[in-house]
Amino acid sequence: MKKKACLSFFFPAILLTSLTGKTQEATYALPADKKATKETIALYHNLEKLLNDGIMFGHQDDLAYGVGWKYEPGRSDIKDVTGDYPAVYGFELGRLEIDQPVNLDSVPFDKMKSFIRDAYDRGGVITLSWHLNNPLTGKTAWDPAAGTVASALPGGEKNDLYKSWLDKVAAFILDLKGKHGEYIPVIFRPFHELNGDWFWWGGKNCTPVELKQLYQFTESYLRDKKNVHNLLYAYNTDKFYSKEEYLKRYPGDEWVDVIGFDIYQAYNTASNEDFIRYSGSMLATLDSIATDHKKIPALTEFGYNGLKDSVWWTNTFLKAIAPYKISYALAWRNAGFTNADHYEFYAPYKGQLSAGDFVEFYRNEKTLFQMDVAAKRLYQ
Ligand code: BMA
Repeated sequence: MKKKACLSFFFPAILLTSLTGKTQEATYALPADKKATKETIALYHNLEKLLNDGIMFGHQDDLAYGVGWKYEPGRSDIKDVTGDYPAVYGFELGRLEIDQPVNLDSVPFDKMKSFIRDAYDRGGVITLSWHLNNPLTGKTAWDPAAGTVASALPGGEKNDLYKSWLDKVAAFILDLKGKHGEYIPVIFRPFHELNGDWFWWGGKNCTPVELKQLYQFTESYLRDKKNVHNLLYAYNTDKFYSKEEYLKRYPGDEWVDVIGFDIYQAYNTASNEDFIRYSGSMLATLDSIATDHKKIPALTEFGYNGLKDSVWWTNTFLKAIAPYKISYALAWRNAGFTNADHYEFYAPYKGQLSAGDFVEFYRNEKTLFQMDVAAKRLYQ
């Protein structure tokens, strides 16, 4: 248990409230799904309350593999480095729609379900992304063929196919159950980076109206047709420059619970200073939108591939995020090395250059990991 996590045990809640000057009570009403399960509603309210306490650290595929290992029960690069697991676990559904037993990053869906159950049992938060194939061309999510979104909407030639894909997503999500048979709440993050041009649902590849319709259709199909009631819905852009740009494709407050964006130091910014400046201006805008729209702000993906700066965590990343209210920040996956020049990892592993600094980041009052959030009982 980290020192910071003990504070709330020793101070009565009322004193904690007066010390911080902030109410710890949730004020937001119900999530987008008015029939959400009680655990899902509890998560939603607790995510809001937790905004006053700190930023949860998340990691994609954390329990599945890390740099130099795969599928070792209980292992996690974050745990190897800090002794604790992340607070948020990201997993990815791409290729579930085409009946593959493994996702596009080779994670078997049956193993993924058990990782999700493990994470939930520990009190962690689950988020799912979906790099779904292009329903019009049958190619990948990165095939930006014109007319794809229109084809997936009701009346479109691929709407039946798209619905059959949603049936598979619904079946997967409804198979996620805790020890008492309760559905495991999940933050679902479809159509991410939706202002970029690289995915078939993004940027100039469809109109803002079409994207809004796709988002709304997807949510109402899962919720109202498939009776999936354990989802919170995330709306997620890439880099953006203004409130107007951020909200251009926003489907509406009644459809969204979490708002976020993705940022990578290597792709979007040239240096540490730029990263702090750009993410700062986006996080300030996001916080202001979150307050106006009563949504949960999150850094839905981030990373600096290869982590070649030994103090990146405290000297850059923490400086970038600490001034803002952010529910969680999800580091992308530790896929590892193909060879010395080809690698993909966004969190440190044991012995990695930034591992020592990551421990400092872990110890910082502002960051929340598994033990911190387990103590908060997010599903009650
Ligand atoms: C990208 C990369 C790819 C991966 C994809 C989907 O950012 O990590 O290697 O296949 O996400 O997870």
